[in-house]
Amino acid sequence: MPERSFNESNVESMRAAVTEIMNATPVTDVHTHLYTPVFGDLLLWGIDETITYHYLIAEVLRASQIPYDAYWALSKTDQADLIWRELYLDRSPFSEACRGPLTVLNRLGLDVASRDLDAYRAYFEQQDVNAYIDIVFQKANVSSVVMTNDPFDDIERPVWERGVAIDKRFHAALRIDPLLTAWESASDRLAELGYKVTPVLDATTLAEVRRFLDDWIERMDALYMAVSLSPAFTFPDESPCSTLIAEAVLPVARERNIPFAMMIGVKRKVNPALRLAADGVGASDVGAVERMCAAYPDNKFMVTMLARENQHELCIAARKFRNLFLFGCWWFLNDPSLIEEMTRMRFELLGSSVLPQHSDARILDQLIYKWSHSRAIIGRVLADKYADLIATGWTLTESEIRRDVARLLGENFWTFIGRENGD
Ligand code: FIX
Ligand code: ZN
Repeated sequence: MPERSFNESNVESMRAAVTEIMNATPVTDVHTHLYTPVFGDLLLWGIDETITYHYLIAEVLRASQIPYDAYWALSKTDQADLIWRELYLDRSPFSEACRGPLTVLNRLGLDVASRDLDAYRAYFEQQDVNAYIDIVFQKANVSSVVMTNDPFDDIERPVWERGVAIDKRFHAALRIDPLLTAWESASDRLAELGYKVTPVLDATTLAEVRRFLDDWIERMDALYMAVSLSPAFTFPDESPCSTLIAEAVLPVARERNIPFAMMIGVKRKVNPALRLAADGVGASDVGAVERMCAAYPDNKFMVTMLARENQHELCIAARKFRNLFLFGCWWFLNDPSLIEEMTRMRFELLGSSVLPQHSDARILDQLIYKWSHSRAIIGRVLADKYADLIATGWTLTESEIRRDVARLLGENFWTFIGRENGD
């Protein structure tokens, strides 16, 4: 059977083929907060966790007048009951954070129209977590995820130190926020962990920080090192952050041939009473990224920025530096209107050389909705770009669509880090 080819005579067939291929192509999800069951309670799953995701907590604390402390005093079940009543029954749940859990329930075959939260709970109570991981990965068509792994976390660190086997679908990323954004306290922690550091960033301390990073990259087989940074982040400057990046993080990243991922623009604890939901967003300095990419051409940088206002300038920066790899529509940008805007901009300025999405999933079930929603948008934008291409007289084959979609849903990441998918 000859391969399907697309031209001006069959654009609608092309659109259908893009949708089919987009849904059939497995995803590598390069940034999540998921864990395998060996990490115990760090792995979150099930309907009560899904509807008490911090995005919905922010929304319910706006919708209801419950005092913050009274909310936090509720049990997880009572928090979920409140959210269900306030955001689903008393209001139409069309915000993206509210719609997501309904997509999960729908894709699991549950009766969303019943609005029966206890019936949904009964389904999850029957699930075994290991079997449920398989169900979620299959429904979401995700082949593997990259976790966010923090050696400063007292719950997570011992699991790594025990050297337990990790499900091969869960890769590690070494997250180093405390090191770069709170050096004074991090230096005390490093000393407690046996590294000969002092708060003074002299040659001995910097060598020990490099040893710490190398030890943990080795222990985790980390695919990249990552940090989230405030809108005020700049580089270079006289801060401990800049010194640690230049003298520790980037040398180790080069030696290990792994990227340094910067997630820039988060204002931590804008309203501390909201706890994990407390963070906000601010426009950041793309110049810091440009200066780092220019100064360190042998380093690889993965960057995502949180402010909508930064996206065009960041795309132009990526056009200038082939060691700069853009990934995802992060956090407050992970909404249909902004995913569409950013993906169109990226495709028009960077072609297929980006990774349009990561899920940032914190609860396992979210893989189902975050990828269902994003695939539909990315597919629609890609088909529009193909239609523009075809209008020039260009023809397109099915295998070229499969090639492009595989790259956009994960292969570009594996190529950028220089590893085979999943090895
Ligand atoms: O820094 C990050 O990795 C952020 O994604 C998280 O801090 C944030 O809470 C989140 O999960 C947003 O979706
Ligand atoms: Zn995240």
